[in-house]
Amino acid sequence: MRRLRLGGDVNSLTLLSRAVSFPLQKLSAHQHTMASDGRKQPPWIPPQPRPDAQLPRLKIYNSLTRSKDDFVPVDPEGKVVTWYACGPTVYEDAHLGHAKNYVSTDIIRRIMKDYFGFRVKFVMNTTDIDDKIILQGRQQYLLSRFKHEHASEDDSVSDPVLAEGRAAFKHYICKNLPSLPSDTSPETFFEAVGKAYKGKAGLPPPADPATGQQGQAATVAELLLKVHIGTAGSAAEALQAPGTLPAFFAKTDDVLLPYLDSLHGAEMDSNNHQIYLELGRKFERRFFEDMNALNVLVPDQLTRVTEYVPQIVCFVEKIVANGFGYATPDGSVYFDIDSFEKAGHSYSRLEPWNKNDRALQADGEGSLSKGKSMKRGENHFALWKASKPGEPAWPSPWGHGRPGWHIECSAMASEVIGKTIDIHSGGVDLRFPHHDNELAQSEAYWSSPSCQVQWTNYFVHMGQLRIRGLKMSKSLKNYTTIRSVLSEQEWSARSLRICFLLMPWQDGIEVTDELMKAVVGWEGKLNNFFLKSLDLWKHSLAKTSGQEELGIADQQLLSALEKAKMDVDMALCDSFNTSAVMRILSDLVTESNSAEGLSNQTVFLLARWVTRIIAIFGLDPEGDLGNPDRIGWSGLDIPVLAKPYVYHASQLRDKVRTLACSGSVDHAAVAKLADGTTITASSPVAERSQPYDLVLQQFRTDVKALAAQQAPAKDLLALCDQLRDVHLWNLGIYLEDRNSPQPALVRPLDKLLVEARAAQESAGAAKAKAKLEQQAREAEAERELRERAKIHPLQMFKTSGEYLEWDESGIPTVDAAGTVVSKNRRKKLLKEWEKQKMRHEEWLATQQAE
Ligand SMILES: *[C@@H]1O[C@H](CO)[C@@H](O)[C@H](O)[C@H]1NC(C)=O
Ligand SMILES: *[C@@H]1O[C@H](CO)[C@@H](O)[C@H](O)[C@H]1NC(C)=O
Ligand SMILES: *[C@@H]1O[C@H](CO)[C@@H](O)[C@H](O)[C@H]1NC(C)=O
Ligand SMILES: CC(=O)N[C@H]1CO[C@H](CO)[C@@H](O)[C@@H]1O
Repeated sequence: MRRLRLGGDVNSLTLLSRAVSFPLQKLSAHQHTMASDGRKQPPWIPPQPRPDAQLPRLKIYNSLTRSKDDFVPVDPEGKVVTWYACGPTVYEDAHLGHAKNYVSTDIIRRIMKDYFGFRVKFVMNTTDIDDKIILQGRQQYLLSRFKHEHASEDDSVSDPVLAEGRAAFKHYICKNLPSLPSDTSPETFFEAVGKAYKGKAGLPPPADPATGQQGQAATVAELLLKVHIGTAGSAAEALQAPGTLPAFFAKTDDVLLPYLDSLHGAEMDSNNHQIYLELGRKFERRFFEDMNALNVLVPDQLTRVTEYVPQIVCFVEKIVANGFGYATPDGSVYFDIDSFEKAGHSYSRLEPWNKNDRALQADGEGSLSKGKSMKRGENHFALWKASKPGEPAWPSPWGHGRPGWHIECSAMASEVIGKTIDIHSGGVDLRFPHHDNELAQSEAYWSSPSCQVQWTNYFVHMGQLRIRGLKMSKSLKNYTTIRSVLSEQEWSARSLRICFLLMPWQDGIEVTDELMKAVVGWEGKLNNFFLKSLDLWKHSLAKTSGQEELGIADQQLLSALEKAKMDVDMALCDSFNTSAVMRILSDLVTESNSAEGLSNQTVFLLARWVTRIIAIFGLDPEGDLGNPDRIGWSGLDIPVLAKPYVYHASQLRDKVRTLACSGSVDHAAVAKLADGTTITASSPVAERSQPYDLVLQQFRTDVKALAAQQAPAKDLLALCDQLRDVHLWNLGIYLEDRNSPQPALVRPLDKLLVEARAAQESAGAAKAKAKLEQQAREAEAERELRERAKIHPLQMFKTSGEYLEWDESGIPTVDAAGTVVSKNRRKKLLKEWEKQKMRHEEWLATQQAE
């Protein structure tokens, strides 16, 4: 199961710094290495296809071998593919990092299904009980109980609430800001922080990820520190100036949550699972809403941990029976890595170099498992955890407890899919220890001395999204939920997916301005291509089309299309190289744009194929692969409610422009046009159509007014521009003017248009600025000239120190070096002198006039 690895504790710190300082690209250095203790990795045994199975020549990058392996499913027909994906731990809204993982997974799944034609059985399970959910559920429950108990009529903060708030504050700083003196109070907090964490509170932004990776570890620690100082600081403020009860809680929630849990957590009834189930269901529902918004296909089957507890217990029992697990007196069960290896198995096959990384292992054991355990080896991991008081529990042969983190997936996948899974996926952060532990458990479960089982044939791990080198994390209070991103228009579901398609799925992505630009450019290019093709389609349908002759341009483009098809096939077979495909599509569109004299049929053929590929990639939520005639993707049309008004306005504008450009303007004809534009659409105008209606009416009125005034053509054209650039633009609609007699293309605005206009405006602003600067320079020169004009020509050569002697008019005869001024030189100087004389006389004249 996927989950965030970051808690506010020390383990998480090491983990995060590791995640940062160990980017994916570096892993290649470990390719085919031995385990850290020098053992050789066991061989990966490729599945054997039946001789008559017709398989695509697909290779998949497999984390198990760290290389691209031929893909062969277990199904002898080569048709069915079983896929188990680690789903979310449902206790918070999914953030952009999750979007990267699930969208990349969805892209590969769709390609397997819709391009290669496999029958993919995609199973995903949500983790609805684990340490994070327990803590979150319990803390939220206790806090809302506390709030309920202390509610007051007038929203004032009572003394008992203040007292608990102070205790919570103290509890928080003891735990998270240990350098502060133990008697630090809300009143002395800021001063104490200033002393204890000098220079750390005003932290610099994270270092450039392109430079020193090592420097990042400190930055993460500092970021966490900053978060803790911020949390305690806001509580300190509220405790000194409480305000209303809701305002007080808004600033103290984060210190109250862990405090109340430390007081009352252990009193919770461990048989009451309701609060955790409710939390899990809520965020599971929200997770699938987000996935739907991102056009991610729903799983074919969904499993939940809380619904598989009996199967999990049986799974653990069999591992123990096979000799690879043991129960401890406290009622937990651990996996015995030593006996597993002694029996000839290999542990940590995915990341052998991390086999002894205790911090990673400890993190895998969960935040409630700190402290002493009775396990026999430090690296042994929990299969079943005895529940401490206040933790939810299920019955088992070992007492009341709950599943360990890794066992869930093994048990559920084995239950639903069986002994061997074709594809198992998750984020790269799940490779170790989660997936390595799953592998070990499942082999321990399925294998017998006579039969070794390769539980998963292809492990597929998605690269992570990073922001300035950092993985997104809740504990850094530094993450953006999918919901907020999509509601803010910065990204659409499509632009996010394009972003992920442009980069290799297995690599980490840093979202840079450059990448954003590439996304906007690619999307805008396809928008334009689809709009043009659709427009052609509409207009060619209107006429009865005969058989078109194919010219040279057609033949060239058709062979480019054939080549593109082959290249796309090669790229997708090469471990789903979508970035290569994106480039191929873009190049093909460029070629089509620059071709002249194409027949309509060629354009349609091309557009339909591009439409098919982008639908396979999931870029068209309305995509229908069963409809071979579809061209384009959703969102190419303006809102239905706007249509009658906008098209009328656009047609009137087209005609006015034609008349205005015809030389002498026939004002009577213009006026008649405006009068003739009446709309037969339903009246009264629907509320959401009103803005469009208003624009149309205003335009008609303005046209008539100009016609009545016999206004010149340029005024009419300016009005037409205003309709396009202001009124319709502000409603999200653009009129793209084309060569007459073609009407303007009516289309929605997209980011490329918006950015092009912004660039144009800033270029215009730069030009205006340059002009102002030029004027200023000229004024300055003018002023200098006037200043110089005050000098009498007799004096003009005497102040610079360049000359030693002058004649009676003040023209130099000997220069500073003692050389006599030559004839030529004198000629030039004389010219200057005469000019100055003239200017000076002019100046004298103005002086006398005043
Ligand atoms: C994360 O936090 C750091 C430090 O507060 C800040 O500089 C950065 O902009 C944040 N990033 C995001 C994505 O919010
Ligand atoms: C091709 O499209 C154009 C413009 O839409 C149309 O005028 C023309 O008739 C079409 N040609 C054929 C042969 O359909
Ligand atoms: C994808 O294809 C491109 C172009 O052929 C190539 O440069 C790139 O290395 C490939 N990416 C991967 C991850 O193989
Ligand atoms: C028992 C159980 O966990 N899991 C569910 C797994 O998903 C299938 C299909 O959605 C359900 O039928 C099971 O109930």
